[in-house]
Amino acid sequence: MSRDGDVTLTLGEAEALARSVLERQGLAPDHAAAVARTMAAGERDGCASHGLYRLLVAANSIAKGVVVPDAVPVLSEPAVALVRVDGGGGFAQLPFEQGKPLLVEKARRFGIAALALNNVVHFAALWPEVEALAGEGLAALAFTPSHAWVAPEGGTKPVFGTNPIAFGWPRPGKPPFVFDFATSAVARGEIELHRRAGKPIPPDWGYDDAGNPSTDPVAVLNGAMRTFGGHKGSALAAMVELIAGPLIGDMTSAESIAADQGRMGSPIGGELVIAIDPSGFLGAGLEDHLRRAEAMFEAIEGQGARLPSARRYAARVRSETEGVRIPAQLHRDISALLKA
Ligand code: NDP
Ligand code: PYC
Repeated sequence: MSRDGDVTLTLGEAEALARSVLERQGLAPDHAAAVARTMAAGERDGCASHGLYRLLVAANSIAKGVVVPDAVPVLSEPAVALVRVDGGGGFAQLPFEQGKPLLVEKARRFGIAALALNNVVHFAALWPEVEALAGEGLAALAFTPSHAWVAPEGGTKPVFGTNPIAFGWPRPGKPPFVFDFATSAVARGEIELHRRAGKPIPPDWGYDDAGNPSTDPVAVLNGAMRTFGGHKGSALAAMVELIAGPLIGDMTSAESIAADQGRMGSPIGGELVIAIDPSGFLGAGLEDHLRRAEAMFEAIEGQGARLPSARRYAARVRSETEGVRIPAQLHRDISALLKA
């Protein structure tokens, strides 16, 4: 169905379309199912830069041999509270799904546990992972480097990836408090969507390759993006490089883009996920202390400010009844992959 140049899909149709396209490109069925769930969830929650648009990106990564389409994740326990899943060069979604149960078990047993995903290809938002852990009653953090596209504050040459940080906090009887954002001024996917729509970008998102601020998405994609919040975002981007790169024995964003060898694939490397069981510190005081957290959320919302994820949760409710709308051109580009 087409309206205002958009195509409307039910959530079931969106996920089935993603799965068919991925399998058609040669992705093994278990990976295709996990990746399709994540893309459909992104579209459902109004995260267009990490929704069905990512099918075009994933198809390129598969076609260019950036991703191993039938990788078999291998799980290990480097220490009592640590889980590692070596993704074998496949997409990150299946390794996360396979590592999560042991991460949750260890967080409950030791109070805190960490999961390293190694040797994975990452195209996705991080909120699905921290939201799933918060749904298990855990506080959670997730980090991943990407490709070196972002200049440090004070410079104009790429060093960092867009390096997202996500956090989830469990809320009894309510959807979890979740934020998830790039440490760049904006996710690169957002600039790519501006390029596809032929729209200029704000001048503080990045530089052209001569180091001048630019509103041309193509110039910034070929130049350097900026961090958010000046030196603060720059330091956080460096932290993500360190704790989800060398700390877990995986690539930095500079190493990832070098390994890509110009194929324009999704970043290759690692992700660090930390899970903390609040009852580890709080024991019988858990409920009282979670109530104190609720007082903070009420103080935010009570003055008309919104919580991160409120927009996403509202989009989810809408999408469940109305389905999702994607630009007709994107639908044509995705449909063409079914014939490729
Ligand atoms: P945004 O700048 O849009 O920020 C997103 C976060 O901020 C969300 O949690 C959002 O909640 C919240 N937020 C936005 N506006 C407000 C507001 N006014 N009040 C309170 N909270 C607000 O996202 P980015 O462009 O930085 O990143 C988008 C996505 O890209 C992320 O999901 C990230 O994981 C992904 N990404 C993935 C990478 C990878 O390598 N895998 C690399 C870089 C980014 P809400 O959603 O409800 O609006
Ligand atoms: O939008 O910056 C981004 C991004 C990088 C990898 C996946 N998404």
